[in-house]
Amino acid sequence: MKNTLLATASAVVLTLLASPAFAKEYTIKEVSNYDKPNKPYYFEPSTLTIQPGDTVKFVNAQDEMHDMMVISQPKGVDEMIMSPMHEKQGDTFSYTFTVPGTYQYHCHPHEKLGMKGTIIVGKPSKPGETKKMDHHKMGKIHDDAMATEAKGATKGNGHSAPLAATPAAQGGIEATGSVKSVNAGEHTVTLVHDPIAALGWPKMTMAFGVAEGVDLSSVKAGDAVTFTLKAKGEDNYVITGIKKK
Ligand SMILES: [Cu+2]
Repeated sequence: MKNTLLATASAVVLTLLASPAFAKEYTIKEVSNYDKPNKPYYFEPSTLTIQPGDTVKFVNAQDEMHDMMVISQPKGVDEMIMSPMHEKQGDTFSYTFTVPGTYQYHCHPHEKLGMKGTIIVGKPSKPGETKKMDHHKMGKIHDDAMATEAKGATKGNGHSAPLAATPAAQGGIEATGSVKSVNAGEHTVTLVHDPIAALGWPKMTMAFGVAEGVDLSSVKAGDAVTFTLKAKGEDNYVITGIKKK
């Protein structure tokens, strides 16, 4: 009798272990850490092994701009796996991985700064079992998303860059773009800036503060411009010069 009960209990436990009810949730932090000037942006942990059915939650660890985009995944997975842009501390994105194999991802704004990670589901993919995802398409989706978010923003921005790692920021970074709007009262300008290699930024629409003394009356919405960005504080840039092309 006792043995039968035990056997039944064991069977129940085994069934539960194999069911999604026992799927785990893992957390990966999107970190900005300026105490590490050589590599201020990273995912923590950057390598994670989980089992099919487990969920990974990406959490923005501070008020900074990060996201997660899978750039290589098992061939059997057709969808694009990407988070919305995270700008605030606590912004999260969760994804349940069901197809075994190796997933590589990065943070789009910090791609060139080496912010990337790997998730292994079950066991790693063998060579030839993964495919690269169309990164430009994904970047475009994000640019559009950010353009929407940038609307109405008048102060500062969520852009972040490693000041210590970009000495150019001290002297000013030259960039190009076009003006979306000028807010003379706030002394800000919203630009669609072209990719800025020095900062690892993709093309984005954003609002920038403009330094005192810069004449904003010379530019208006629709103008193609060249402008100079200078680092201000830890995670912000101001425009120190702007003129029509
Ligand atoms: Cu990032």
